[in-house]
Amino acid sequence: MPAPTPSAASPLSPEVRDALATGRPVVALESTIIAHGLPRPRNLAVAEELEALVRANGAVPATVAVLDGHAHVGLAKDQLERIAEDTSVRKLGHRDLAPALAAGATGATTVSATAFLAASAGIRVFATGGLGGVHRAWTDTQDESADLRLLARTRITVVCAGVKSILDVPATLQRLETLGVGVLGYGTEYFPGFYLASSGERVDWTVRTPEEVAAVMAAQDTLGGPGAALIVGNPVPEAEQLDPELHDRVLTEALAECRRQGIGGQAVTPFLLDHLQRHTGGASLEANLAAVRGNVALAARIAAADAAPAR
Ligand code: PSU
Ligand code: MN
Repeated sequence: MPAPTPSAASPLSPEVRDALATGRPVVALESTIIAHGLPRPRNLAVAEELEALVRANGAVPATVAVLDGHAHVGLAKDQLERIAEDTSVRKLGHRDLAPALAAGATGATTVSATAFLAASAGIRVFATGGLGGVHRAWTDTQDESADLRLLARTRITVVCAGVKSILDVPATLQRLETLGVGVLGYGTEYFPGFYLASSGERVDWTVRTPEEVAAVMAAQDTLGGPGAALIVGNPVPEAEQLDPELHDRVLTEALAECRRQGIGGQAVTPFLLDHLQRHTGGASLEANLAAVRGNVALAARIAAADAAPAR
């Protein structure tokens, strides 16, 4: 019996299957941000809004999640509702996929799991809020998101507002360099700061149009070599960013509280995001959403440019 292709494990929604078969642009969306990164019931409205935004910008959305032991690429309305509403939905990184499939579990996929499943299905563009990365307490905890290692060996373009500012941003950029993951600033010479337009760290390459991003993707293919990802850092508009002073103050408190409560492992990121939301009076949530919206719209335009015949 021939070995099944990786995508054989992932039912594609009929719409996503059709779009891929006919070469139309598709954008993958992760589900951890919905299940574990945003408060209910706003999370469902956001999930639906993001899918609509992909469509409005000319591409087909493919939200990824694991339902009853099946990895889905593209969710129907009731499936999206389940991910947003069911509080028992787990958080699944790439390494959790096999046990989740074997156990018949239901879970939301992080960047690492989403990128893997999307790329296996033949999707080239993926939008999220902020990537995981090296945590500030790394020297004690060695907590580094599995997002980075997975992106080092997956040919996918990830549109994000940088890495979450709860992380050690310079250390994360250094890891991306070590891992050979390309980083572009979209319309900026600085790596975005998730809730903030800039992290203060410079990027080596700046692009200004979706077509320029598509040209880099085409060059990756021409070069061949290790199938690393391409990160497109798209800053939240300055008018919609979180007040930097408020950001720094509340983040310091959140990190101290995380240590005090002994939070570890997968719980760290949701804890910090939730702490920021509650202690900024929801302002961090608005900045997070503004960033994600911008990323989703740009990802759709990049996917469309990538799908366009012969540049
Ligand atoms: N971006 C957001 N909100 C989120 C995340 C990203 O705006 O909740 C999620 C992503 O799924 C990312 C995960 O992969 O956080 C990283 O978690 P960890 O640090 O445990 O790897
Ligand atoms: Mn972690």
